[in-house]
Amino acid sequence: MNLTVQEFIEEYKTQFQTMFAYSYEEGTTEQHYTALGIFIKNYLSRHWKETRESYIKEGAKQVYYFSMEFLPGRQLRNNAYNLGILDIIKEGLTELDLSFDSIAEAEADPALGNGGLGRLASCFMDSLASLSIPGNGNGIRYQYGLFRQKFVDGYQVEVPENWLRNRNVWETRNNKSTCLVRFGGNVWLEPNDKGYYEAKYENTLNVLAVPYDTPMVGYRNNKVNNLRLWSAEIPVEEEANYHTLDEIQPISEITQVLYPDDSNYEGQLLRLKQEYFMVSAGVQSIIRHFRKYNVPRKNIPDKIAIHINDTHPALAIPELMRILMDEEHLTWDQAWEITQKTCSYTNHTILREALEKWPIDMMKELLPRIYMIIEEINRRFVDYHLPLYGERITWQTAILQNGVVNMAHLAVIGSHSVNGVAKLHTDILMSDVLKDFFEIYPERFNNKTNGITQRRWVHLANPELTALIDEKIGEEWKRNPAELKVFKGFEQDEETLKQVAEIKLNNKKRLADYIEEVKGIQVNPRALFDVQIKRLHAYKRQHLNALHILHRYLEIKRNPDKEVVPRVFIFGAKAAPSYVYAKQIIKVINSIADLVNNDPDIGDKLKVVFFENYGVSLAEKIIPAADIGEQISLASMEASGTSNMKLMANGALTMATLDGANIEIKDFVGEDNIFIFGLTDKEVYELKANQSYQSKELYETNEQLRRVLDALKDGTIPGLNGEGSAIFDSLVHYNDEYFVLKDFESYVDAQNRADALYAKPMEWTRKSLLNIASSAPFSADYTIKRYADDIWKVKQYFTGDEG
Ligand code: DL6
Repeated sequence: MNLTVQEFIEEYKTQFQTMFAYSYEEGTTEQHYTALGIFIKNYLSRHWKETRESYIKEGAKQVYYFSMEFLPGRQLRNNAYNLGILDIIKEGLTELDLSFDSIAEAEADPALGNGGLGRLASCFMDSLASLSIPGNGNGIRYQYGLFRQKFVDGYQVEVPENWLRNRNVWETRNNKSTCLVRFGGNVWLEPNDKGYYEAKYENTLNVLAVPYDTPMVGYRNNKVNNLRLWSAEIPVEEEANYHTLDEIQPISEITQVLYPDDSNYEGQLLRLKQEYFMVSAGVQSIIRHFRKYNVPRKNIPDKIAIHINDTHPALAIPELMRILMDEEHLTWDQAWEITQKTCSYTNHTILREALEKWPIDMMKELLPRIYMIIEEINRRFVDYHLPLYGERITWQTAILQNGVVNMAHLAVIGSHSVNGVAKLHTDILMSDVLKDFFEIYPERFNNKTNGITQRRWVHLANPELTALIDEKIGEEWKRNPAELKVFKGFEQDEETLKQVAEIKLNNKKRLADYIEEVKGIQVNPRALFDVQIKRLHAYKRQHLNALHILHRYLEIKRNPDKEVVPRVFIFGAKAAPSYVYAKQIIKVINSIADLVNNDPDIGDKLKVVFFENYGVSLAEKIIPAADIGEQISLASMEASGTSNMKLMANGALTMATLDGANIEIKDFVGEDNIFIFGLTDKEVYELKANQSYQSKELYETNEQLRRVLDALKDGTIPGLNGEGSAIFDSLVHYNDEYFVLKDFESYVDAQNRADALYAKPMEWTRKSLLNIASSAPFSADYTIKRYADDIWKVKQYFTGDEG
């Protein structure tokens, strides 16, 4: 299908008129977005159908990536680009006197996730399709995504995010593939005359799961995979039983809102309902699909891989057992073998509070049949392992412990593979968090360092840089990111360095304009742009960044004539609504911004910008303009990080602790091209073990640090209502859980080294180029290839029409 500009123009005009009964000249930007989206969806629909059919025809093994979160970002530009028609569309629209960029901005950015975990899932969807791997996403179509963040007097305020207000052009409601999901009631097993037990249910809440399918477009390969998001509805035959909104509520609430918290749990029952709803619908539809293959059920693991993205979808394990036993009539042993061979699990955190545990009573009441199965999995696990491993290990690894169901344990026991998301993180899983499991099942553990899709994060977010790389090394790197290393050959080429620097400056100018537009703050694009963008969490240590800014501010005030390298500190971060401390940090940073930005003594030397409502679309604007990416979590705490990879790929130098994937970034880019500071994971473990850390001593003995800390509570910062004191207390009086004060001095040192380097622009740009050229190993394409080969055993599936 080779679309020409003229064909596009004619088809688009007709399309617009058919949809709105107006001519295109009269359309609003929103209408144009809708018409263009539908145009592109129609364009790709043949590939979508053919991809699905070809997988079935060839009996291809398929992977199903189960995730409670996806953060796909806007799809218009991405889809047109991957289809290879972006330039044609842009040209056609320009001829029609329309702007593609403005139209693309009209798309809602679906915030169906909290942060890194959801965005990773979407990068993976992009890579699966682009590598021609049969891979499907399975999640929830939340009516309201993660809250929209606003700042009122510097405080975070949460507003509902109604991303479906206007039509979602990408999704297709698929009434043919609905499933019934049952909650609560009574369940019992009854022998029947065919020789097996049947599960009998009464008084259940029956919920219809309706799939909405969204195309996941591969990069120029005519492949379109599927992301299936489920929505909860009343079963048609039961509609007459529901009379009031209150009666409908238990059903409609299931897919109403993304649980807004990734660390503290409230509304637990609803969240558990969501989890089971998603996995039950997903597993039912997979097994239904499997029947099309006409092969014996023992071959399920040859045709299906179910991936459990964090523990949230771990109920896929007992749900698959339920279907295999209750509906397919396999024995326990047969079902268990198939389940273990089919399922695999990724752990994304070592934060104990984020490792899910559900009260047994709640599970029993909400999911009685599933609980029976979990109980039996646990019983068999304990019976088998007790004589082999003894009491301690067996009880510490059991699924049922002290009145709760430990979901990580269920996920490990029911899977054939368990992976962490960066080398250090996997090591910590094996040596600490899941160490007893590592003793029992060493062969299950493996590392899969995260990755990002260069297509969205470089090709599209940074078109000038992309064009420069194309010009210097050809376009092969776009299909084969390893080729990027050829760009290293230009590190001494002055002309290339000047071009890299100019592109960065242009990106910074665009961001500076945007900052002025949305924040009313004027920043100097030639200042060093220092960026920290990620969820707000104490372990990520945005407050360490804030202390450093305060330190700079106080230094400038003390030495107004001293020359400084001007900096713009840029933040983007949402705090979980119930996470008080994180919200206090937001307020403090916003107040520091007020102080600094309005002090005439400071001028361009220092500016602080905290964007509201950080998400994928904002990240696309910020990342290409960053000089420094802040990755300053306490060593051992950040599983991997992925903004570190996006920033590096766009030429930012990383300010990093030796944590998560920062370590691998350092290894690839070389330690001269990254700013490393702070405690190592081993030092952190030691300090924790010997309890020798006394943060108060640092406060008392380090004058520089004391000045900065005092500023949190002595009235230096305007507009605070105790938030500065709360942070002060946590750091000084409550012994600084995340070792902020301990790392402060080496952080300031590293920042000074950054200043010194920035004062030598060519040298800075050389390192920036080396970061760009060393970023290929963090392509999600490679990560996905490793999952496909090592864990899922799925093949790339070429049909000869890849283009
Ligand atoms: O693996 C994706 C991403 C990592 O890059 C981050 O380091 C990690 O914090 C994040 N984990 C979560 C865990 N949430 N829960 N529960 O979001 O995963």
